[in-house]
Amino acid sequence: MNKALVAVVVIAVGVGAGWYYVKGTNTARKPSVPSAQTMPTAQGTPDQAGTTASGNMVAEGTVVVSYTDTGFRPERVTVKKGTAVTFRNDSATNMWVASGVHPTHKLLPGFDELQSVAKGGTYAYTFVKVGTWQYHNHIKPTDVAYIVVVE
Ligand SMILES: [Cu+2]
Repeated sequence: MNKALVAVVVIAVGVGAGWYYVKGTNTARKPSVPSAQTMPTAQGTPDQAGTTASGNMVAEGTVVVSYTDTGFRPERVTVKKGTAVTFRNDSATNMWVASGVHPTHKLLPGFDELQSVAKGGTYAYTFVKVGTWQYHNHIKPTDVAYIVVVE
């Protein structure tokens, strides 16, 4: 190797390192936005919640989904088979939780409140069938959400 080539290599490495430093700094400055899936999705003690291989929260024990004026929160909850989920109406609209698909509700038979409740009212359903269950507020069918049931 001649000296000129060594110099070129040294400069190239130096420029590369500098660029990497700048890039790294920019990345670090980006605000971190917590994703909905990594946020706690269930009200319960920490020992009641586990984590799947993919890092998603799996809720067990007592799980509460809040129905708000902007829909069900959280919009998607992953629970273990046998978990009872309580849907609570925190909105100004009446709530009638029902399995998809509106208006027949045949996706998960039995998962249907069969009546509507006003603000403060609740509906509980125990999920025993594994799957991704789409549901909605029968009073406002555009408010769709999901309960994911795992083994
Ligand atoms: Cu419906």
